[in-house]
This record gives sequence, structure tokens and C-alpha cells, in this order.
Amino acid sequence: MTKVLLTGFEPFGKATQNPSGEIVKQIRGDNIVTAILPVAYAQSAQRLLELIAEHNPNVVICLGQAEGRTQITPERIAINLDDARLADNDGVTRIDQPILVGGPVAYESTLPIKEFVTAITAAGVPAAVSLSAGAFLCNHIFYVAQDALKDTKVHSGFVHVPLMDEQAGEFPGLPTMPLDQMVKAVRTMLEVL
Ligand code: PCA
Repeated sequence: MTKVLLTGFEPFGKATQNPSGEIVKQIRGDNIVTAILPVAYAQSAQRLLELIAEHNPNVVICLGQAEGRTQITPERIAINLDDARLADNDGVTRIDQPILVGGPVAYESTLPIKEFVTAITAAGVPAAVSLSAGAFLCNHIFYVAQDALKDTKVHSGFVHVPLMDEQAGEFPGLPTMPLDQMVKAVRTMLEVL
């Protein structure tokens, strides 16, 4: 039986909501553990590692918000770099800092990202593989997960989602997607597994 750990993030920056957190609130299942991670470098990594140790999942999918995107985007690569002008929710800014000193430059997702994109698109929700998760919290947690699980059979990775319609007022001019479409996309990924 596949046991899935599914995480989202708290709101950050100028946002008062985060679609990734709203999605995980709507996903329930016997073999699914959900959690909302803090948008803070140190705490988010610690919390994710605790959740993995506590629940021993076979699959870890982390979700996050990507302003400006129009599609559900499973990420292909996590890079060993924190580099963002935006401070995390603890006020910490990291520029040009490796996540793991001496660690590999990058890790690949071990989720079936191409199958995800095919299935999500077939379900009527726009999706595409992304080649960059950025260098803020989403990439951070992605890299931490891939490093922690590198010698295991656990499949893990990260999926960015667009802003949701309810955020249009806070992000004028940026594309949004209805939350139920995003929930459908995540349910579709769980079916693929
Ligand atoms: N998106 C940010 C961090 C938290 C989130 O939901 C990112 O893309 O790094």
C-alpha cells in the first residue's frame, strides 16, 4: 500500500493565502498524511524531516505557489542553492548560500513527473514539467527531501501550482487558476501513483 506525505506551504511575502496550503486542506485519504510547512528555511526543513521520520511514507509530494505560472508544474530539478531577495517568514534572507555545503549541485525528482503531466492534462487541467523551482523555500525543501531520501526507495519531489482565483486582488495582472482545478490535479497525481 502506498503511503503518501503531501505538504503545502503557509502564505509568504505579501500574500495572505497560499494555494498549496488550501489544496492540502482539501485532500483526505486513509494513506495520505498532509501538512502545511512554515515558509522559513530552518524550520521547514526540520519539520519535513520530522514528518518523514514519523510517518515513513513511500511517496513525498511537496506543493508550493509559483506566482505568474499558468499551469500545474511538476519540478524536474532541485539545486543546492538558497538565493532569494525575499526574506522568509522569520525575516531571514539567504543570498548565494549552498543548502548543503559539499552536497551535489542538483538532485532530480524521483516522482513520475511526465506521467503526472500527461494524466493532469488528460483530466482537463493545464500542466507542464518545469526545469526550475527557483532558489527560495520551494527549491530548498525539494533539495532537502531529495537529499534525505537519496538512498531509499521513496519517490519524492516538488510541484508548483499557480496563484488561485481568490488571490487575483492581491496579485493584479497575474494569471490565476480555480482552486478546484488544482485539487483535481493533485487527486490525479495520487491516482497515477
Ligand atoms: N512558494 C515559494 C515558497 C513557498 C511557496 O509556496 C517558492 O516558490 O519558493
